[in-house]
Amino acid sequence: MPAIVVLGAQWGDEGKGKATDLLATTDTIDYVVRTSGGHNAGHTIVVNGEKFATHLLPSGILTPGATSVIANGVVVSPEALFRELDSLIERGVDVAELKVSANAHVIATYHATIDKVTERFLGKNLIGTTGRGIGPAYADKVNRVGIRIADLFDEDILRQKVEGALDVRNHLLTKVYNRRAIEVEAVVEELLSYVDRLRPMVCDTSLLLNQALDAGRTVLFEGAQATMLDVDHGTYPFVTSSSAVAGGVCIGAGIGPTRIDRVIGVIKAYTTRVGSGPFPTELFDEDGAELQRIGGEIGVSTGRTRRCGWYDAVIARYASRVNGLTEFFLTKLDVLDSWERIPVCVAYEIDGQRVEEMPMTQTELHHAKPIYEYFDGWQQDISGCRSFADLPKNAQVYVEALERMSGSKIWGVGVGPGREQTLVVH
Ligand code: 2SA
Ligand code: GDP
Ligand code: MG
Repeated sequence: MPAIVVLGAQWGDEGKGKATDLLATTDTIDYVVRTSGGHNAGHTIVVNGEKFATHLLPSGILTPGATSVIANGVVVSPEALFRELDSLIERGVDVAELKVSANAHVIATYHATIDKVTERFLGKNLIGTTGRGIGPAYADKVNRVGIRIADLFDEDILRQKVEGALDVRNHLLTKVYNRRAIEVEAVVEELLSYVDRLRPMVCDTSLLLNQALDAGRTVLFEGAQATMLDVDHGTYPFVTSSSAVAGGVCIGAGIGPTRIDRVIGVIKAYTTRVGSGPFPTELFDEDGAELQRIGGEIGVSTGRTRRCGWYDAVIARYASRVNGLTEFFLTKLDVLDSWERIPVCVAYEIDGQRVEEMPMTQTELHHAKPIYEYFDGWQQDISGCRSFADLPKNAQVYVEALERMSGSKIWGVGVGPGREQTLVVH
């Protein structure tokens, strides 16, 4: 299986890091690639009880022998990159095999400043971004005033590009947001300070990955954020600013769609969301608080509490469809251990009508009320189960029901955060 995509099927934090790590430890994975987003991501991997979090780096950085790649579709804060690398080096992780695309766009400090100022300006309509400068960096990219990694290696070009980028930004900052202008020279100086350390990592990652696939190597594309946060297919405008769906992998890595063999959607046995925006199965009661507490639902990058709700099969079917999933990896089944009865949203009621598929408009999604089917809980600890047959009968029924209603088969199930706390269904 040379090209595998692992992506989020809900609103993020499904356990993509664990799924990537698991694949990388069971199969020989030669490359692990990030293709979208930036250091807004937070992936947690627990190895022998020791917890690691990656943000900008692919989780595969923890896999000995695999080359980690930050491809062209990622927005790279060199400051965040080096901070993350240094913290892994301190913990004894070998980070030598890291490649960064010359075409990836750069996040400078001013992008984060603009992110925060814009959110403040939106008031109660804020997106709830991570404040990392992701949106402003992608906005510069599509406005054709972005700075790419390759631009850092020519000081004259860099200065021209920074001047071009700040022309519009400073106008907005001073005239609309009533802030001080950002100085061109300060930005140039900041970016030049990263050049020496960055240079050996930079290459044409599209060429590298295509050659690797031609040679029969196995490449794992690791999604960041998730389907419902995708700029086109998510709950716009409450989304991130990149393509988090499977199609985004091709754009973000410079590989063709015919290359991809397997698309795995990671999905939790319930649902969470950080930031603003519609969430039909969100719970505001004791059950929501319990899911949050038992699931440890706290943002890995910002420490924000995640909103929690029941499993939503409408979203699962939608994720199956827009990503062309070949399978799901269902995580955090163990979090549901203590419930006597577990609701699953099978359809929505929208303005008096039963709706089976994701509604066409955001207004309809805002009006959607979940229609639940109820499953008997198993009320026992499943964290030690290692095969589907080990699971209590009611847990098997729950997994099989989710599989029937979600549009793709369930390949594996997570029963705890550890690498080994996984069972394969198919
Ligand atoms: P941004 O910063 O522009 O990408 O924010 C836009 C929306 O995307 C959401 N978003 C996320 N949602 C879940 N997890 C993310 N990563 C971190 C994690 C988040 C954290 O793994 O926990 O630590 O808070 C992530 N990154 C972006 C964000 O909440 C906005 O709704
Ligand atoms: P990602 O952004 O999709 O990589 O996910 P995060 O790392 O942000 O959040 C997922 C959290 O769930 C992490 O704390 C993981 O350690 C944890 N996790 C992953 N799989 C399981 C599982 O099957 N059971 C439990 N209890 N925790 C899990
Ligand atoms: Mg996360």
